[in-house]
Amino acid sequence: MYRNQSVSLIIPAHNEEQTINEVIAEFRPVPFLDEILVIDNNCNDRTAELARNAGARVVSESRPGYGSALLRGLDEAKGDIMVLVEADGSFAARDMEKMLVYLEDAGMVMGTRTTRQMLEQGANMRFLLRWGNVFMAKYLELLWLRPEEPRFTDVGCTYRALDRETYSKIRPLLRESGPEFSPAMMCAALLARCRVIEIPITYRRRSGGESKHSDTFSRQLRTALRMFLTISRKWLFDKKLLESPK
Ligand SMILES: Nc1nc2c(ncn2[C@@H]2O[C@H](COP(=O)(O)OP(=O)(O)OP(=O)(O)O)[C@@H](O)[C@H]2O)c(=O)[nH]1
Ligand SMILES: [Mg+2]
Repeated sequence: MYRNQSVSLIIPAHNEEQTINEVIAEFRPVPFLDEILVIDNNCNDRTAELARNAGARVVSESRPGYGSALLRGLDEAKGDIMVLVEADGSFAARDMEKMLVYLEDAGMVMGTRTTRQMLEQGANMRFLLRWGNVFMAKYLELLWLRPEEPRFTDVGCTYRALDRETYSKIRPLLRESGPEFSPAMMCAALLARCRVIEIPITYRRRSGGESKHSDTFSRQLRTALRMFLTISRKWLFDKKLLESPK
């Protein structure tokens, strides 16, 4: 419990047997964490079994994709506060409290991986990926300049926290199944007029296993394009979805 609110940690996982144990081991001692939920997204290795043995609740999601896994996790979580993180060891448990402190002033707190002073050596956030994220974040800012004028420097950071009220507002706008889910969630929160704050967090090298969307240049480019189209589409069309009568 964090200030009388229960906290769930959601970990999407697609074949992360090399890292899932240490991720759970790192987060389990966090004193205010009430639930660790691992979403087994069509793993055909030992991820689910290892996660269960390490003390997590494991839920299977068969619709493929990072977005599908996160959405399922958000739907399944029991906490008043939900924190998303990755199964690859790239995020630090000690940053979680920083998010929760800021969450007292916002509906959603985003991490940013583009603060160079917080990047660990070897983290997959070199020049192109860093500036690509900054560029996309500024594009998003520009679209929402009025009246929200958010301040973002990253659109692909999974590490983020939100409260249940925010989630219930943005849920109808979330349907993206792939990596574009990350910026889609930011857009949805802005469309729903929630306050979104971004804070720098530590970003480490994946501690094992394989990268799924940002290892090669062509994958990065494809992900970037999907994100760009998603942000544009959200801005152009999704407002209407919120306004339309049920
Ligand atoms: N790409 C992908 N990731 C999934 C899927 N389901 C769950 N995930 C998880 O989503 C998280 C993000 O995937 P990563 O491969 O780490 O992607 P990334 O963070 O862009 O790349 P890295 O630099 O390797 O960290 C990981 O925890 C994956 O296990 C899926 O279907 N596809
Ligand atoms: Mg990762």
